[in-house]
Amino acid sequence: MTLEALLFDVDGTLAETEELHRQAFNAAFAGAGLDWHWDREHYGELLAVAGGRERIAHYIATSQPELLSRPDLASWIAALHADKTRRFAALVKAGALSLRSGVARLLREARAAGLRLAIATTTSRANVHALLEATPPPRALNWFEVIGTGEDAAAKKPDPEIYISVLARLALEPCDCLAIEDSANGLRAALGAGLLSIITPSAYTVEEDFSGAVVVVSELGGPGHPFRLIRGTAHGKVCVDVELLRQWHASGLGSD
Ligand code: XBP
Ligand code: MG
Repeated sequence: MTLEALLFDVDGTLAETEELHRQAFNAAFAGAGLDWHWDREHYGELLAVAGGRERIAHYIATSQPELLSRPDLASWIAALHADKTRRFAALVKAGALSLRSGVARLLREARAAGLRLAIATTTSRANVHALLEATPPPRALNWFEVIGTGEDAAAKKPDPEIYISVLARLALEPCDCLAIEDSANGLRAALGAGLLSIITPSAYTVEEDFSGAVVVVSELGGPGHPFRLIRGTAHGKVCVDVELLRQWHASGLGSD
């Protein structure tokens, strides 16, 4: 089996976005006149629910149950989340984020090696565009042949739906690809779609259970920025490059 494509998660994988998401949620709550505030600890727990709209709905069900009787609850949540998305995109456009160590390098190298690139995320399409338009490399948005977002799947990760739909749009089998993820929810989604996964844990996910991943490394890394190997084999390498991805792909398929 040849490695044909890399399927990237966004939040936590391409960039450390969750603190900015948290800031945008809190700003949207304040903008709507709500006295809700999600601190880091509470947000860490809420991240178990993927998808911002789903996260707000879960918070209401567990912490603001008096709102459950609102007849317009779903549209009210949708409007609140749309405002959060606008605020997040504005912060990203203002330069609040950069890509994680090694991401831009690996994207360039993968393209040069002829690998196909795709995105499979639960976040909104607007957020993916904002991130990739605000961070180098320039025009990297166009490098992704398929961009599957929260709008493209009814069930968010850990459900495999988004990965299954991205694979269908690429017309590839799971064994032709590798998923690159940062969270246990993302890993479960990828595994559910039959994909092998490489994990680079992010600030909010370092303690999560990544059994089932081919390898866990602290970051993709690069010259002068070696990764820390957390689980698996590094084949003598200190950063993730296409050759190492091919080795991990072969070993994950049991064919090395
Ligand atoms: C991470 C998420 C997202 C963000 C918020 O998804 O769970 O919901 O926290 O984004 P992934 P939205 O790692 O799969 O990209 O508010 O746009 O849903
Ligand atoms: Mg993620």
